Amino acid sequence: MFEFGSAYCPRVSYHFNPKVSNYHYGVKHPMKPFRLMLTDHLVSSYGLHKIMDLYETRSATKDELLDFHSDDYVSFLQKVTPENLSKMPRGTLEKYNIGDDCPIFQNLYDYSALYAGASLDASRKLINNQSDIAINWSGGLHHAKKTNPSGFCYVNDIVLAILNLLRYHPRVLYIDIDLHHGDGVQEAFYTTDRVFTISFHKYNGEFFPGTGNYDEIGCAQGKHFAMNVPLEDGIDDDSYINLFKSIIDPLITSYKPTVIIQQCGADSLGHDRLGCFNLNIKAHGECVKFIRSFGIPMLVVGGGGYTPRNVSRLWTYETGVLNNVLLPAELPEDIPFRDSFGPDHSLYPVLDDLYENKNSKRYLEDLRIRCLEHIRYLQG
Ligand code: ZLS
Ligand code: CA
Ligand code: ZN
Repeated sequence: MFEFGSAYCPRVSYHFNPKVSNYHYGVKHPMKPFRLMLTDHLVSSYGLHKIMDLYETRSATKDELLDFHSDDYVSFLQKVTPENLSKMPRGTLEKYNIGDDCPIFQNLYDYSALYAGASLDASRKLINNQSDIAINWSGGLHHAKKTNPSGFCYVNDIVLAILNLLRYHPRVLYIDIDLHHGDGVQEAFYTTDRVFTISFHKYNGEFFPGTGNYDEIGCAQGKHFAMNVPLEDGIDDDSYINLFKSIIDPLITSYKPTVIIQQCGADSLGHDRLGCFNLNIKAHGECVKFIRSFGIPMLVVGGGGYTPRNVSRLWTYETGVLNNVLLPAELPEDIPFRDSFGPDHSLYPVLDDLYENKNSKRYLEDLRIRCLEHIRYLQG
């Protein structure tokens, strides 16, 4: 295996339970937990499981879910099934935002508790100093709210993990590179200065979830501790990487987080079924490599990503990046589902040729300046 040039040698832990891949949102639904199995196969086919500490994760307990979610909502998730949904009291579907985006499917509670348990396990390894970088690709479900699901997310594993980290860490930095705004995490920590949230996302006021303009900056004690980077369609590799680095570098220097959570939603890649950006796998991974280079403990989670073959390519590449290993382009001969990766059978397909870049140089420069002015508030 070829190593990137870096003297930093962190202990990397990988948190996964294969059961999480077996849940189904529905045939037409774009969220496919199966992509997690595809990722796990690719990670082990490249031999990465041999250089990490592997943990089969357990489910979060009800009490753990209640650290963020309301009793009423968690009890509903525990009770509801596709069969008894129509017998629930009138208004239940509306109250809990149940519908096409967040359907009730078989064993929904077990699925939610499983991906949340994995992020909690990962956070515990960081807290106990048994790991420097902990990975949970099944997590990253950043839209879930205290009392309802939203945008394919039922429980918010990120909020739960951050609440756990806050027991020991004075300052947590949350970085979200999913195509969508990380609204659930932002909202949960909007009034505190102990968590800084930043999200890069497509924004036009209408695109889901409709929030995340640059004027959302936090309030009360949390004023200036939330940042939003609203982007137009078609952003390309160089523009994204330059913007990302020029904001994140001074942010980390000023805020001095003691731990970082990075949400690596793969729907910001080009050619994503729900996406509208033009990023290639190496550009997305460059953002992960950059965060790693600060040598601060990291919890890395997944998120969106609706073209399963590219989700698994991306998260495998990023597992390599986090282990300081550059993976060869040619996919291993013996991978399961090899046909899904044709015709190129490469880890790095060309994904940047679909959308026109609607982010002008001027727009991006104004955005960068606005963000840097925001960061100046942190310096007091
Ligand atoms: O960040 O845009 C919406 C809301 C609607 C339009 C879609 N209809 C179904 C509901 C009302 C305004 N929802 C988004 C949610 C995106 C969640 C992203 C999650 C994350 O990546 C983190 C995991 C949305 N975009 C696309 C769809 N929903 C969507 C597309 C196709 C389908 C199939 C199943 C269901 C109905 C037909 C559906 C939703
Ligand atoms: Ca985002
Ligand atoms: Zn998304």
